[in-house]
Amino acid sequence: MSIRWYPGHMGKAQEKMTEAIRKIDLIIEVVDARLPLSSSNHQLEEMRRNKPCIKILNKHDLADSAVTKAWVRYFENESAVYALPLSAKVSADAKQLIKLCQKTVPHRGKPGWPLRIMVFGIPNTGKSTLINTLAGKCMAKVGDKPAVTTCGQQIDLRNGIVLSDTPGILWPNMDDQNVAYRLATSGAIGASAMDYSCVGLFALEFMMHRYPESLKTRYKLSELPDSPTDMLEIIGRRLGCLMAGGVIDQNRAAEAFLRELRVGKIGRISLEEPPERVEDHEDTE
Ligand SMILES: Nc1nc2c(ncn2[C@@H]2O[C@H](COP(=O)(O)OP(=O)(O)O)[C@@H](O)[C@H]2O)c(=O)[nH]1
Ligand SMILES: [Mg+2]
Repeated sequence: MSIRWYPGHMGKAQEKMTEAIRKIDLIIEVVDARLPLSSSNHQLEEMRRNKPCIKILNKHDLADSAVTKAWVRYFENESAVYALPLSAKVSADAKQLIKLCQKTVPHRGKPGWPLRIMVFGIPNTGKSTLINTLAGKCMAKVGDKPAVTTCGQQIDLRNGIVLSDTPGILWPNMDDQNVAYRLATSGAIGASAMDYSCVGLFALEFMMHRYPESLKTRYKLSELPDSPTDMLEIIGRRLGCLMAGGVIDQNRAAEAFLRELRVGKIGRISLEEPPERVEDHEDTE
């Protein structure tokens, strides 16, 4: 029997998250810039009420920058939502985030009146990396003094900002199979939960349609074959994923292809684009 949550019957985790949100001034939701909607959590939108939220489109270095720009416009249509593409490992990017936090909640961040922030997101979007960069940046700034004071579960960034040291881990919305496949393509879902060749073929079909030139360049092809299966065969040969008798090992080929795709070896790619909003059509009519 499957367990379902009905509106009005909050799960324990959701209750705790709502409680945590009540005690902060600003929400940072970290999503993956390559799949910002599939890596978002829709319940967060309900839980936050109208509390300001900065959506970090993280791993911006791996995403298609034109598509990321369209996502920023998409998210900023929502009330009290700001969107910022960045790479969580880069401290200059963290600095930019701090400025945006201060601008978003200008009445906070004074002595005795700290700007309280907590980072949320589904697994693997880069929450821990971001918290470390934010905390580390502040450590570098104050030199020899111990900059990061951990009091309870709070990190005092010494710039008026107090950051919760543990991220709020949200769950992905996996009911939609396309969402699940995009998450698996990005590497957000552990290898044990998926079949490499299915995910690899899904990713290849997408790439052949959306980024054919990147595939041609990476695998030195003048034309692409007709089907993802044929493409996987070619890649398997290129990457040496062969079994006895020279037959390609589909599973290994898919794994090798996905590994290349995830680290950006095939180029900067976005796995989804913003859905068109109804208002966009109304404007043009
Ligand atoms: N390319 C790239 N990788 C990143 C970035 N931020 C995090 N990662 C990687 O993404 C993976 C998950 O990061 P982590 O901080 O553990 O995610 P968490 O589960 O949300 O805490 C790690 O391998 C990080 O090195 C980024 O901005 N760019
Ligand atoms: Mg983590």
